[in-house]
Amino acid sequence: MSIAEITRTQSPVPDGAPESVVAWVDEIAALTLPDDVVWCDGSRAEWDALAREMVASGTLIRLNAEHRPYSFLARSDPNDVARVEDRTFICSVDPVDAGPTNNWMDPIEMRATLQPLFSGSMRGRTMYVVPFSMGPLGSPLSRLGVEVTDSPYVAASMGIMTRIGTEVLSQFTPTTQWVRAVHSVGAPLSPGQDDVPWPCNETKYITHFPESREIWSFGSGYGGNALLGKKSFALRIASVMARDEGWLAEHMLIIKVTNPRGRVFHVAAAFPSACGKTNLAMLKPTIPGWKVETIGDDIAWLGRGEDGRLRAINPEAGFFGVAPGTGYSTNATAMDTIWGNTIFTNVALRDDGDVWWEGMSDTVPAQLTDWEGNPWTPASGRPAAHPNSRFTVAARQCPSISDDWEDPRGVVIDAIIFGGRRATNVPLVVEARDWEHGVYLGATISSERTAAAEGTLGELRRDPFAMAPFCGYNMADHWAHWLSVGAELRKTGSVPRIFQVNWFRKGADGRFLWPGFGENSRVIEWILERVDGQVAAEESPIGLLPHAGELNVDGLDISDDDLSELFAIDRETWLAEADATSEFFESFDGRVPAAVTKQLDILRSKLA
Ligand code: GTP
Ligand code: SPV
Ligand code: MN
Repeated sequence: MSIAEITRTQSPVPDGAPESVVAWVDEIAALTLPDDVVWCDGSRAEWDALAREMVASGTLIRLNAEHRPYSFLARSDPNDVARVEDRTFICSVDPVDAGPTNNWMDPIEMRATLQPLFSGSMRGRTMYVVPFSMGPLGSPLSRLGVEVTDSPYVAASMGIMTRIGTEVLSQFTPTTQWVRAVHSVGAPLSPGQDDVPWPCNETKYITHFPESREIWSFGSGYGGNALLGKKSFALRIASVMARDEGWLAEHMLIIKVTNPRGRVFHVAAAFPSACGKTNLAMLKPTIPGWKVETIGDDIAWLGRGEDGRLRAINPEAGFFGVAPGTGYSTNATAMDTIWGNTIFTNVALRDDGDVWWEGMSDTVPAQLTDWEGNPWTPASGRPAAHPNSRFTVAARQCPSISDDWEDPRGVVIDAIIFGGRRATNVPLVVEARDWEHGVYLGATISSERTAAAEGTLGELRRDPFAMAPFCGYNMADHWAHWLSVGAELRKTGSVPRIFQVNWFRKGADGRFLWPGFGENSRVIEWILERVDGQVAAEESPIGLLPHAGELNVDGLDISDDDLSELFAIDRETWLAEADATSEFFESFDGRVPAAVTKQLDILRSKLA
């Protein structure tokens, strides 16, 4: 008997599986022609069997249990290492509904393109049926979906990142609106053909049909391209649901913060990919008396609660975090979270069977196996771990996870932060004058490109609301929607305050001016003291700044010059920034809300 025959469990359609799901699964199976169909129940035994099967097939390497119990390393195909934004499509009926920041294709044309690609695409493979809930089971804010995938790596990862299985299936009613998500690595096997550890296809399509709430993903097994609950559902499709239903789906972390006086706040923050959300979500304050606890590190669903306040849930159940740069000196909480039960993808392997990546420790191991499986030494002249290598781990394993992280009503948001990676211009912290100005700050986020997506590293790009790759509809309409959510909240008198931060400003010598990481608690302190009415702020053309001396730098080794450079506002470069914004707004063909363009006029007149 082959290994596959020993471990493969033929799983029947579960009792009580909703008819609409069963019929759809049959339809997809008839198109993709898998050898087997397995309905995932979400049990530990099932996960373990998947892992054993992947170890046997070479997809996973079991790490040394003495160092990293129940943990695995996956090495992807070197051409499948990040989100592929130029292969990601929003197939709304009307191209205007996708807008200039998305790739659009006509839904009929896209279906015709996908049909031959998915025909027989799962031949020789098992199709896993993964019913999943985005959000705590039974929360009125949660939404359901089903992902079918021919990748056991994706099925196992969905089991960490979302709530899956039999319990989820029992949440479906005959009237449930659920999201259909089809994923194929696009690598059918002919009889007797040997498989590779990371099957994928050179041709990739990550496609979204917002009107029918459908996702079709072909050719990639990596991260957001393949774990369809995450960017595809919880951001692209959910942002459309949210527009239609009056809530918000955002690329935001959520934290609970307790100040030294015992007052509790909740903060949501949007930073572009690989710009510090996981770090801020797990912040260890360096200032006495402050406590930060984690609710989410990547996605927030926000809406007006019955009490009229803005409330938020984290729809995910796990973290898919950037490995490089994660170490005890930068994010000790993440290090403590990934003690075991973790899948690492594209990191380096140590001789002792543990993992390593750049920034994990101060000392670099003398020799390693790099992310591609080749011998590596510090003299190799290339990174040992891929810059977008990641860990996949359950949120409940995080030592700083907050007691209210699964509150079905969501937590009340007191402050919203926008940020980006800006070497120049943008100060350490600015407060918006009001909600409308805050929406302008969100709309004008620019950030230097990171390794999270294919593209040129370091290039400055517009990333409004950190949602440029993730908004499922016209970005200008997204801003209008934010304005209307603010107007609704204002009716009951409680609107969160909005701030902008930048941990990444550099001096002329190219070094970061701000120490970052745990020291970011000093900025959080100023923000929440503002919310609590404890400190005044100073007017500037771009927003409200801390009065000189009011940002707490006690015990911090920072020069007065660096501190003033962190807040410097150069009139000329800000006027140039305003011109670039004006050009950006023009790309929306008159769709940018007047309240947003008015903010640009205000900025220009204040700079004049
Ligand atoms: P996605 O998961 O891609 O959405 O990214 P993320 O926003 O969660 O990014 P993450 O927190 O993982 O940060 C990515 C990189 O930014 C890591 O290499 C961090 O070390 C670095 N980083 C985070 N916070 C800071 C900071 O305060 N200062 C500096 N200089 N770097 C930081
Ligand atoms: C991001 O790129 O913003 C991520 C990683 O969070 S992925 O899930 O691959 O999109
Ligand atoms: Mn992200």
